[in-house]
Amino acid sequence: MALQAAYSLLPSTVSIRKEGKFNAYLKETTLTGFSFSNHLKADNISNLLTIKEQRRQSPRFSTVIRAQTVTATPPSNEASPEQKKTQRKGTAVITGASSGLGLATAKALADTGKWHVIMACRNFLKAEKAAKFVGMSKEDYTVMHLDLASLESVKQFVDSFRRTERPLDVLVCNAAVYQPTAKEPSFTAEGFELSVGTNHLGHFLLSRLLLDDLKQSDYPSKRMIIVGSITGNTNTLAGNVPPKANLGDLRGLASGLNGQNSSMIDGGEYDGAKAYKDSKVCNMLTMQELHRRYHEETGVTFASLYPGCIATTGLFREHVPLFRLLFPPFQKYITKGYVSEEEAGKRLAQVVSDPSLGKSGVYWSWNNNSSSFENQLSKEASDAEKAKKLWEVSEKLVGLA
Ligand code: LMG
Ligand code: NDP
Ligand code: PMR
Repeated sequence: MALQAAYSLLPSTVSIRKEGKFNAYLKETTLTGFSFSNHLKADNISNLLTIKEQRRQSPRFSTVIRAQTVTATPPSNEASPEQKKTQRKGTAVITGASSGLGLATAKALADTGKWHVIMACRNFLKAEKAAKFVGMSKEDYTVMHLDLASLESVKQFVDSFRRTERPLDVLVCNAAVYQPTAKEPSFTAEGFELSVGTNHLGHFLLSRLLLDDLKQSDYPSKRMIIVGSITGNTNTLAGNVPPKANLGDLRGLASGLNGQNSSMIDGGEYDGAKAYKDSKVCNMLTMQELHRRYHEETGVTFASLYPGCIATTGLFREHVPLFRLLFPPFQKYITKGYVSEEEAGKRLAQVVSDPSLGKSGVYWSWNNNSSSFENQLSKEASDAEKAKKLWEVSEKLVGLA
């Protein structure tokens, strides 16, 4: 009832009009009736309505990636202007580049003409179509199969990538699943609870295996980025919306996360929304542990970020329809945390390639003027002891120890 009342407060003129090629892509996939996945359901809703977007300072899909860092952070390993002139095209692997943030980032990087993007996706056809639809040129991307919900697939991806003989300059761990309405857990191929299995364990193995490839790259600024989120950080309002992230003493993870003892990291009852938030804490802890273990030795920059609330993406495909309807206007007009997919893509593209965001061990965020700054993680998401324990337990689960 409260929600109905809140909804009735919505101005009747609220209309949704998403602009640009992304929207055209979403419309096309809807109109053709070709259902790639449930993901489009969430987007269909936003196509029915049109949010009158404030005009952004830059046109959609502008090729310019700007960074206005609040904290000046001189990068340690950038190329000199002389070197840059002759710098080859970089190769960036982006997981989950078939929609949302991953697709927008791939597009932003491709548009610079300085990057070749490996779109590492579970649905090859969907990714191919998405890339074409947003106008990426064939020579700027390669779609390769990767299902993070299978450790075997992760290993196969690494093999296939190596066979391309491309160098690896940047790895972006972006893909994720969110199951807020699931009553029962579902599991990955190896039997781990799906959200943590995909978002954390799949990426954990991928990043460990590809670290060697990153090390071998001669690119002036090699980076590994793991997408985090505000909702995993309990030092924020958003992170205090129940259920809150909490890894506890990792007893559930240590016992296999397979539903026999527990399918939650802390050993508690299954809660899909909490599992997602826990997985984001794992992502942020992993980034810092990688930084502590490997930054000095390898020169690789490790970073995480919260790109803003991209309330229209497929991430919310499994949420109740009322939520998908109200969430974008709520974020846009009430919390003001909303960002478009395009803007979020430009932010992540900055973390990939902007010289001023070359500092390692940082969790980046952006203020309302789209200026980047080094943000503070919550107590748990910056707990070095927990990060070490998470590392050790995860190594065992993915077969690295
Ligand atoms: C939970 O349900 C599950 O229970 C949990 O298990 C887990 O899965 C979790 O994070 C995942 O989801 C989700 C949700 C169900 O429940 C809640 O979020 C509980 C809080 C809902 C309380 C909403 C009250 C609204 C208070 C906000 C104040 C706004 C009032 C407007 C006044 C404007 C004055 C200027 O809920 C749903 O399924 C739908 C809920 C959608 C949540 C998004 C927030 C809705 C806010 C509605 C306002 C919309 C206004 C649009 C803009 C108006 C512009 C004037
Ligand atoms: P989307 O659902 O649009 O994108 C998620 C991507 O992950 C899709 O390409 C999806 O593939 C892919 N994916 C899911 N499961 C697998 C798997 N098993 N193997 C390979 N790929 C997989 O969501 P977003 O763009 O919103 O999410 C991107 C990242 O941004 C996530 O890490 C999320 O946690 C983070 N984030 C999102 C926020 C938001 O407000 N939306 C806020 C903060 C962080 P497919 O297309 O086949 O479904
Ligand atoms: Mg949240 C400043 C306030 C803020 C921000 C930036 C977010 C981001 N959210 C905020 C506030 C609130 N949210 C408040 C006050 C509520 C209660 C009405 C609220 C509710 C809410 C729900 C039910 N919010 C959500 C959900 C989800 O299901 C989303 C989620 O938790 O996914 C894990 C979500 C989100 N809010 C955000 C962001 C970025 C999300 C989603 C994505 C993510 O963390 O990746």
